Amino acid sequence: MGNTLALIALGSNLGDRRATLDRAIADLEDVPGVVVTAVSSYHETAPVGGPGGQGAFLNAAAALETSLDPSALHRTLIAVEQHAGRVREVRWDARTLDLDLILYGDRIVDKTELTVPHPRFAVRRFVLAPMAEVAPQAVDPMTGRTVLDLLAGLDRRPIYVAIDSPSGSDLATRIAEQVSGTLGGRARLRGGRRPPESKGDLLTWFDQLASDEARLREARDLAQSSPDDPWIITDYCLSLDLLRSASASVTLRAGCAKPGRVQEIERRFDVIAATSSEAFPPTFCVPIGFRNWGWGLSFMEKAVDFPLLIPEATTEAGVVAEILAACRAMNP
Ligand code: PH2
Ligand code: MG
Ligand code: MG
Repeated sequence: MGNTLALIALGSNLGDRRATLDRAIADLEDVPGVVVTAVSSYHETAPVGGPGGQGAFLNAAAALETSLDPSALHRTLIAVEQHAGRVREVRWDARTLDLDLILYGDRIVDKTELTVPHPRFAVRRFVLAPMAEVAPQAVDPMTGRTVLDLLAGLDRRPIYVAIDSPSGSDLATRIAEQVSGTLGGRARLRGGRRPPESKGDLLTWFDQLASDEARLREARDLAQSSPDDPWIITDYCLSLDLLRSASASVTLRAGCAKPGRVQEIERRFDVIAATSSEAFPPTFCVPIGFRNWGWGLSFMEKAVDFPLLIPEATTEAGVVAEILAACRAMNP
């Protein structure tokens, strides 16, 4: 039969929310090829993102054993949403029922109409908290971490958001201002340096990475001893920079650089790679310029074990709104 464990998130913030969720579960139980094996309790949560003035959500999670493939299951979820009277107009607007396919075994699906794992679930407490009741040990194939571990990541303090921005971008500054202004946090911005443009600067860059790492530890220690729970925001991501420098040094080794210089680069790279394994990982990271890197997003996603928030918006204001929504979604 080949059944797969699929995890579904349920949400409702219009109408009789409890009755809607109850009926959605009953609908799913009636679908051939689907067995509902566990349902979480219903969590009352504040709405995150979308048009203002929405009512509170009732969120839940369900574990399914299914013989349907991810696309067929996704179509089933849409049919159940429609049965509940869901009308799709404005993104993230109030809805009678939202059913999201969060995990489908350890499968990674990347299609226009369906992305699994759900691209934002790993930073959303309203998804992770109910999921932790039905499948705490389920593993997210992107980060390799369990649901319980991802949830614990949101509780870790200080919160650290790494904005892996292109040089000259003030996105991190804007996020830090907004976190301080509207999210009740007090953000300290660290950063200001970007990788060198030419390979010749690689040694200097390694020195910069080492000092970034030292400053990051310092910021973490300071924040941990502070009573007002400040956030840390950086305009770079050390782990992604290390990946870049690894790929740059591979390119260099393959090129015609002098052997002595290659040795020095390898030595420095090993030092920074060894120390940074203990460095302070971001709560989540937002890769902004990854499209210009020359290697794929999925490579990058599999290389790090913290959540990556890939912005979908194409305008700067839209990206800011997405990052702030993710910041808010971590809150209890
Ligand atoms: N779903 C969203 C956007 N915001 N906020 C809460 N609290 N619960 C949700 O399920 C939710 C949301 C997009 O689907
Ligand atoms: Mg949703
Ligand atoms: Mg949805």
